[in-house]
Amino acid sequence: THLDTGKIVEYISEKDEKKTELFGIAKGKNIVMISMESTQNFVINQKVGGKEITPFLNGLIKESFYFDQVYDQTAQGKTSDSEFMIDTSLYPLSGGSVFVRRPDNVFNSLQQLLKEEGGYYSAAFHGNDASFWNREQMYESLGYNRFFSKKDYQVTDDNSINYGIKDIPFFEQTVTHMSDLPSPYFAKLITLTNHFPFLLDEDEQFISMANTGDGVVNRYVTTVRYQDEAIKQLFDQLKSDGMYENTIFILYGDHYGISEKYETALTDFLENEESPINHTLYKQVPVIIHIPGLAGETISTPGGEVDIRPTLLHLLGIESENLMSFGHNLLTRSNRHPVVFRDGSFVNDKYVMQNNICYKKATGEAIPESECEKSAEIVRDELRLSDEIIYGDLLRFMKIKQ
Ligand code: GP9
Ligand code: MN
Repeated sequence: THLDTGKIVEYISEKDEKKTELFGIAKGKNIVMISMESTQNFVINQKVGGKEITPFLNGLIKESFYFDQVYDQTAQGKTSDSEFMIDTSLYPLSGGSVFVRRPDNVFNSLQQLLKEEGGYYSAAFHGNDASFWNREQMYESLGYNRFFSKKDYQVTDDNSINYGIKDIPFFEQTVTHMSDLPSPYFAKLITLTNHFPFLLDEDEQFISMANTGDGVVNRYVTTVRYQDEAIKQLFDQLKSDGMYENTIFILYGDHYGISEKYETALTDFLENEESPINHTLYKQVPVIIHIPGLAGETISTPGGEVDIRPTLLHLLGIESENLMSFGHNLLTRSNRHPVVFRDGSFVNDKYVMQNNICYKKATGEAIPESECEKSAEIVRDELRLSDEIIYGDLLRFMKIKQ
């Protein structure tokens, strides 16, 4: 294939990343990142039977930067695609997972940058087998120093369900491991209990099931509620262990939980109007950045998971202009810039492109495709360039850091 490196360099150097007064506000702090399995944004401030699904997160967002219009940009690689976007700010591949297909590539990863710019130690924590999504190998390529996986946890029949150890015992044991890490550290904690088909023992259901015609949606709220409780207990434990104050927390939903075939039940549950663009709007996942002591603010700029890294780097005071990557700082991102989906669709403040149809975002009305064309071209360009970087292993030649 033809590798258009000139175009990549030109594209990337055109990025406009303004500094805000928040640049460097979290410099040198420990970083705790929580990947919340299958957590969609609709659960935030939503109730079942008069009770909040996410009481802890609802409180946390009042004291955090809460980005309420960030979209799931994953493809077939699911959790691993979200990890890939956050660690590299590149797009996932259209088929399979980069973690599985390209683990030997050279990357300019978040972990390498943190090490280079701030002497950070990076660790990942997850209760599933180390080989799942080829994490063990890929984490090494990305420059993680340590991966605490299933074999590092005490996993019993009693403390497990579905894919593995439940979030509450997972976090309990994680804090013990975390307290041994050298500072400053980057710790990524990947939850598991809120995974399809959303199974949970009755005595751990802190909320009643939803009452739609669909069991998936009904159970989903209970596992999200359980995860919320687990995160609350994690914060409590970090506070009592003195690991809270000097830390910046980033929490995000990795991707949708309610797949397209259950979206009608979801629309019922939320009492939304039927609309052809609900499918795209339901891709919103919560992104919460919490810095103890800082006032909260809800930021409604459209963005995607690929934008999480530059936002974090900005707060840490690390320049991210000249990296071969596609994300934009969510604090300054243009409303008009399309949020790219892997199938060529997109959303911005005005339009939704879905299955090659252009819609007005405010009304869900289909409009001539030409209205979406300018953004659709940017989307095609970005996806093509990202693919060229990955398939050509181009960061071998353009490794800026380290
Ligand atoms: C498995 C967990 C779930 O380790 O990350 O993976 P998913 O099915 O969501 O990609
Ligand atoms: Mn997942």
